[in-house]
Amino acid sequence: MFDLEKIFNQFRAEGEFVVARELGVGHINDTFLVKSTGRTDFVLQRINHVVFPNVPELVENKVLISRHLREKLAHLDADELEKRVLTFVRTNSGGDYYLDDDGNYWNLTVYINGSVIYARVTSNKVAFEAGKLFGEFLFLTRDFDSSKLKEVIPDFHKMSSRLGQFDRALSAAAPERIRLALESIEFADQSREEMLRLERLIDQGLIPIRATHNDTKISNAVFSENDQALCVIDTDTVMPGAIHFDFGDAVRTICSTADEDEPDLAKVRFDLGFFESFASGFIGSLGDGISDLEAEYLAFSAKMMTFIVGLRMLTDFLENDTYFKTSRENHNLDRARNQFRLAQEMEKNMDEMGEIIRSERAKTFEPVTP
Ligand code: GN1
Ligand code: MG
Repeated sequence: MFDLEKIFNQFRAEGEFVVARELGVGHINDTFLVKSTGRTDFVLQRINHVVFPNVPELVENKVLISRHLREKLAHLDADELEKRVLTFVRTNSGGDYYLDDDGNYWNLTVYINGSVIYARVTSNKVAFEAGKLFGEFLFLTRDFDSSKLKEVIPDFHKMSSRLGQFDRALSAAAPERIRLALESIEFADQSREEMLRLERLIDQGLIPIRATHNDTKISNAVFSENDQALCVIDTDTVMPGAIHFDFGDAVRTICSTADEDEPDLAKVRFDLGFFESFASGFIGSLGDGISDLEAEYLAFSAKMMTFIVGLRMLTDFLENDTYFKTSRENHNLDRARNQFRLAQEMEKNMDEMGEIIRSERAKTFEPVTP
């Protein structure tokens, strides 16, 4: 459908195009692995300009964040740095993206050789490493002026705005879809008030706004072959946000025993052991760069982010599936039901989760014995 070789040739990449294959990741963009005759392979991505109306701003955000991370990690040697931060390849005319004749936007990054991506966590080590990586991302960007980032999707994780979209979708939805989704619609309705708690604190200025990734699912963490976390990818949604968006969204995928679209809800459980490992890595790498109030809402954020993603999937189902890519009938409804079940499973573990956060935080304040 796309002439990937021609598109690849618009970039100043080292080596010649050999072959491209689609990487079936993500619900929004189209992503291809390009094999080249050069030292590395590449990831060529078509950025969905319907979901992201201002692609140039999105690319600017991504490049800014990569540059910042690169400066922070400047002590590493070049090979290591290439594994730890996304490297964007410039176009022949010196830009960061290529706009083709059909109005598609493309960008090219260096593929991290030998890298591994997980769809689901399989060991405590992977959970811990993911926590370390996402925590480190926030630690390294803590001094980045988040007002420099464009809001490429305004109010992306703003609960009141997502609830408003859901309400509008519900009032315009086909009766058959409402009937199928009734149970999820009821869950969304009864959760409303509770889910707005963090937003209220943000609005009161009690929770700091930082540069956050906003899409910290496990498949956006790149690992080495021996399970060391290397690099955070898919920085499309880097925007100003609260730490909870990243912590919560990561827990959503890392601590679930099932894929996010698993239709058999009996398989959807919350893995407290993985939570402990993840929280330990995350809190350890953030150190004291997190306030007491922020810490207090970390456990809640897991439930909140799971809920908000489920709510968006439910909204998309009610709007006849126009946002997330789907590959089967009722796919978005399956996803929403799955996420809402996971949020309920988290609720059962809330006290233990809070306890784990407190004890992991206490460790970061322990005096170092000589
Ligand atoms: C989308 O396409 P992908 O996998 O990067 C979505 C996220 C959701 C996620 C659920 C821009 O991410 O917000 O959490 O699906 N991205 C956008 O899997 O909406
Ligand atoms: Mg994404």
